[in-house]
Amino acid sequence: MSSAQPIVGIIMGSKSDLPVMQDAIDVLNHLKVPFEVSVVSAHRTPKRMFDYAEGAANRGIQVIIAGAGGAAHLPGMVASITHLPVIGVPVKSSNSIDGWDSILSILQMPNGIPVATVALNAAKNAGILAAQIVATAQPEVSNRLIAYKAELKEKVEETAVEVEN
Ligand code: RP5
Repeated sequence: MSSAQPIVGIIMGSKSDLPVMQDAIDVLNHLKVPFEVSVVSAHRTPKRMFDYAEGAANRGIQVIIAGAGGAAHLPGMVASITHLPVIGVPVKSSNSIDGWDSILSILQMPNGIPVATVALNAAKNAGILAAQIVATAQPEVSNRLIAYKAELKEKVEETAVEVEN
């Protein structure tokens, strides 16, 4: 997807989040939605985070997926700076208290500043949700999502046959 103008921004608080965030990358590649990937830390690089969030819309980004773990302030802070929709991925980091730290710090946003929070480590769903948002204005992405859902349905039906027969 490198040649096309990115319309989804994938950011994460640390390179250590990449193994989880790779699922968002993979599903956006599958759905042929152009994206960019950056490491942006709310705590270690606050100015980089501010500049990223402030400039994203002007660079053509339509949705931001932000993954972070622990005191996971990145998605919420980015949502406070940009008017773009932000999807938060709580990452279960190594010092985590079973991931609840990440989940609650992304989920419990104040009124007015929503973050669409997916399940723990659910970067794949974040990618699908981002594609669904951009698909509202892009029929070709809609068609790929329809095909993707049909594949999911077929897989379940195949396994149902295996179990039931
Ligand atoms: C968060 O702290 C990152 O998002 C990551 O999940 C966690 C640990 O980061 P590292 O210490 O591995 O860089 O900011």
